[in-house]
Amino acid sequence: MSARDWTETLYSGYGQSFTVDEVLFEHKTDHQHLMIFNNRQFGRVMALDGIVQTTERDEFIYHEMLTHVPLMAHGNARRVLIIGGGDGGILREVCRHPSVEHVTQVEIDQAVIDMAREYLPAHSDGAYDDPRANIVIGDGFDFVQKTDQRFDVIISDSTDPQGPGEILFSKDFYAGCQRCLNPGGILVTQNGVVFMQTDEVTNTAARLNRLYKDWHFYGAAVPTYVGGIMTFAWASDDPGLRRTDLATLQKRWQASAIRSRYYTPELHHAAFALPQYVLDQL
Ligand code: AG3
Repeated sequence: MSARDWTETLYSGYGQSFTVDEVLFEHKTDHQHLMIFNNRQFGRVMALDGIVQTTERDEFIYHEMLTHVPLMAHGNARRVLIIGGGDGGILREVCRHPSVEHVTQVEIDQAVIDMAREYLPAHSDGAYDDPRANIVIGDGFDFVQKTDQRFDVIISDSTDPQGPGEILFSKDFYAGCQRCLNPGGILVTQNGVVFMQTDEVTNTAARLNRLYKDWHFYGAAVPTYVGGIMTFAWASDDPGLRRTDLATLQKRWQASAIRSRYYTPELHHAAFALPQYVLDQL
C-alpha cells in the first residue's frame, strides 16, 4: 500500500500531519469516526473524528500524569472512577497502584475499547481483565449525576470539548463529579493545550471556582497534542492535597514500587508551576 498523508483537523490553519504507513482500522462507530493507523515516528495512532487521541510512542506521558498525580497526592485511593479513556491507558496506570481496590470506567463507545484492545494492546496491558475493574458502557455525564457510588479519585479522560465530549466540560458535569467524591477526593480532567485552546482553561477555571474549595491546573508537554503544554484541571475540597510536600510524594512513590517512564515526584511538584500567560487566564 502506498503511504499517504493525514492531517489532524483540530485547529483551523494549523495542524500536524502524519504519514499513514498503514491503515489498521477505519470505521464510523455508533458515536464517532474511529481510525487507527501506523506511522513510522509514533507507531500506532488512534484518531477520533479527525483528532489524535493517543499514539503508542508518547501515550505514557499523558496517562502517567493524569493518573499518578492525583493518586500520589491522595495517598490512599481505594476507589477510582475513569470517565472515557476507552484506549485503556489510564486504566492500566490506575491498576498499577496497590492501594486501589476498585475502578469503575464509564466509556460511551464500546468500539473504542474493542479496537484499542485489538490494535493498541499495550495501552491497557491486561488491565481490562483486572478483577478490580468494572467497565460500564454509557454516558459519563449521566453516570455522575445518578450513581450512588463514591470515589476517592475521578479521572476524566475525554475528547476535546466539541461534539460528544463537550458536556464533560460543563459546570453540571463538574458538580456531578463533586457529588461522587468521598471527602478528601480529587477530580482531574484533560483540559486541552492551553496555548491553542485558551478558552478551555478560562471556562474550566470559572466553573470549578463556583464549586470546589481548591482548584488549579498542571501541565505536561505531549508531542502529539501539538501547540505547547497540555493542561490537566485539578479540583478538590481539600486544599492541602494539592500542596502535598515533595518528601511525602517521594516516600509514597517509593513505597508504591511503580515503575514509570515520565512521572517522578519532582515532576509532579513542578507541574503545578504555570507560565504567567496561563495564570492570567485563571
Ligand atoms: N484524551 C485527550 C485528547 C486530547 C487531544 N486533543 C488535543 N490535542 N487538544 C485522549 C485519550 C487518551 N487516553
